[in-house]
Amino acid sequence: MDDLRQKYLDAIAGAGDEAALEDIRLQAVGKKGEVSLKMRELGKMTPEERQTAGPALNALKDEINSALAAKKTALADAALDERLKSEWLDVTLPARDRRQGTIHPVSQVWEEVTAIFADMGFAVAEGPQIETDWYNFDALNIPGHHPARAEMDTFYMARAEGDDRPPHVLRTHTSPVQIRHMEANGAPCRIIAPGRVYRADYDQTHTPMFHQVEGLAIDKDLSMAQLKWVLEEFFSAYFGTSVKTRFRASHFPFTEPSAEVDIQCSWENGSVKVGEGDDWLEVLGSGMVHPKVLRAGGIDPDEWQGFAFGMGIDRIAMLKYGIPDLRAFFDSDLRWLRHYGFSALSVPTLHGGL
Ligand code: 2U9
Repeated sequence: MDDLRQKYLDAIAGAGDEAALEDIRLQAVGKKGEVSLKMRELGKMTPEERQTAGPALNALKDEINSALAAKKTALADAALDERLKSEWLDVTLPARDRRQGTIHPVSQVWEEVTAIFADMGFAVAEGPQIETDWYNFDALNIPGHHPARAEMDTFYMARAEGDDRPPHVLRTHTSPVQIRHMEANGAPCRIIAPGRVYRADYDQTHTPMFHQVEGLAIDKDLSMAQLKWVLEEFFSAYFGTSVKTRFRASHFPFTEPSAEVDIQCSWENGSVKVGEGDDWLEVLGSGMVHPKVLRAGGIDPDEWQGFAFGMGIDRIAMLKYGIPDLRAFFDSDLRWLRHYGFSALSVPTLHGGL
């Protein structure tokens, strides 16, 4: 019995892996193992012999089983230690660099403009990009025969065959948003309408889709004086420097009187600087809302007046950020986007200096 114990305890101590340990288990305490066979011989013994051999064999079996279990745990621990030596992870390392997308200059400027006008109490209004000709033209005092209809290079939607109603159009300006806003909310109002607009035109300074922001303020006694203040306030906040404006008499069907607005600038070897010098750059159209347009929006022109203005978002983005070519705005060229785009974290705010 002592030889048996020594033999198996030595074998267990020397086992190199779990498979070897299993072999030893089968040899010792498996069904046909040496200890099990010895236990079967108990039947042939005298009751006296059995009384000492029985418990001794049981004790031996228990001892071998617990030595097997202890060795199994030790082998598993050793295997884990070995794995941990090779499969480790340094959780203190910085994360791998991943290319981030950028905010398009149009989106950035859209947000900047919105923040500045919001600070002056203007809400944002939105509307459909596909319009009826009434909202896009008639309500804005541009009747069917008016040359402005032809000048606007309108995209017309197709009607079903046999449907003779005037076709819908892709809006040529965001002004219809403001007609809809007047209809729905009445006066007074202070809104801006930023959005996509469409004109069938394509050259170095025109793309068939571009972005506009228009503004509309209606109240009891508004005049061109408040219009001028609002625009100078806007341009100064937008360019981060005090900007003078120059109003030149003009004509638009939807405003009377109308003015084209220039901002003060200087030219230095081919590039423009806003807010200094004695040159002027045209950036905006504006005026007092035409009485017919107020009436089209359901507002009584004998009781209310309003001023309105419109400018190109793409154009003022080019001016502020020195972007030379308008067409590149819509090419989706990743190198251009990485160069002129903005970090998603640089959200424009007035207190952050835009
Ligand atoms: C309503 C009444 C009046 C908006 C106006 C302009 C003058 C203007 C152009 C500037 C450059 C369009 O992007 S551009 O090509 N816009 O000159 N826009 S007044 O007048 C309105 C708008 C809505 C109800």
